[in-house]
Amino acid sequence: MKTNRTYAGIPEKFGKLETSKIVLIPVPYDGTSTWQKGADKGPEAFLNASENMELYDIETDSEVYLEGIYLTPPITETSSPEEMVDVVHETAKKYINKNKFVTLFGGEHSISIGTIRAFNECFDNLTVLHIDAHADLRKEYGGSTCNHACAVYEANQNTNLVQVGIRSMDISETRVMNRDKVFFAHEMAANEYWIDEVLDLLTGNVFITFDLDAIDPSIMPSTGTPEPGGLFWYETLEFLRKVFEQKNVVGFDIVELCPNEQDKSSDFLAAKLYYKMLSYKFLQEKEDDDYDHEEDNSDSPFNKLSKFKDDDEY
Ligand SMILES: [Mn+2]
Repeated sequence: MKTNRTYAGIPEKFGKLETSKIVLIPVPYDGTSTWQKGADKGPEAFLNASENMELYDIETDSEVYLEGIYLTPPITETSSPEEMVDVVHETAKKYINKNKFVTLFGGEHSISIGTIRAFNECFDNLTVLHIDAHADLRKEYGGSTCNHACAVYEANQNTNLVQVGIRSMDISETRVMNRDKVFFAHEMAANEYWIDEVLDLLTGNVFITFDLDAIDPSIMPSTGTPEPGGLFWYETLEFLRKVFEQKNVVGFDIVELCPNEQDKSSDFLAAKLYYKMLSYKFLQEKEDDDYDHEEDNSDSPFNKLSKFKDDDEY
């Protein structure tokens, strides 16, 4: 990647670590994927698409990049899945502890193991909202507990895991799956209240891990394992907007963009999805500030709910 590159080509003054509320960590890792390779190219395709995206969001009437978005150097640790997970964990935690709103872009889904570990150490009562075509609940796969097929096994043990959009899994995963907190795609298709039912299961602090193969392959073909019967654009946005409105989303990752030369629209979908999620998050910050600015003596979105104290060293 170029030096001095900023997210979406925003002016450098909005891309400085010290003044940015948002941190974006690219993790171009594709060490354990089983079918189509190429998720290591995901962050670059996402960043390229972002640079060609207009930065005013019509729906929220906002330009969220003005909050500051610091693009970190990519995490390039590839010696083993375990090492990669450790580096992601340490890096995510470092920026959470600077009171940043931390986001990651993969890379394959195994990157989320380290990310979720970091968020779960820093935030009480964490829900992991897992949006994916696949259950990803294997304890071990291909000789590693850090395989993409194991992405939320640990979250299922240690957090309030809620799974949405699932339409492919192994029978062995039925034994560890918490059926009451799983929204299968075929059930969602027949249940107009699924969004409210998901919201009812979320705790106050929510980390979202978004595997792009949750989206229907007709609009999101560029992913390692496309599965029919996925989410469409506006229902995805309606769902996400409600989650951001009603819960304290503490961070998110987007994974499994596997770009190809023929289809650029998937790269743009990923770019737009990322920006939409930020727009919803910081629209909410503004509305909360407007509501209780008199008692609020801190500019941190996390102070009341996080496990750590304010730490402003850089
Ligand atoms: Mn998946």
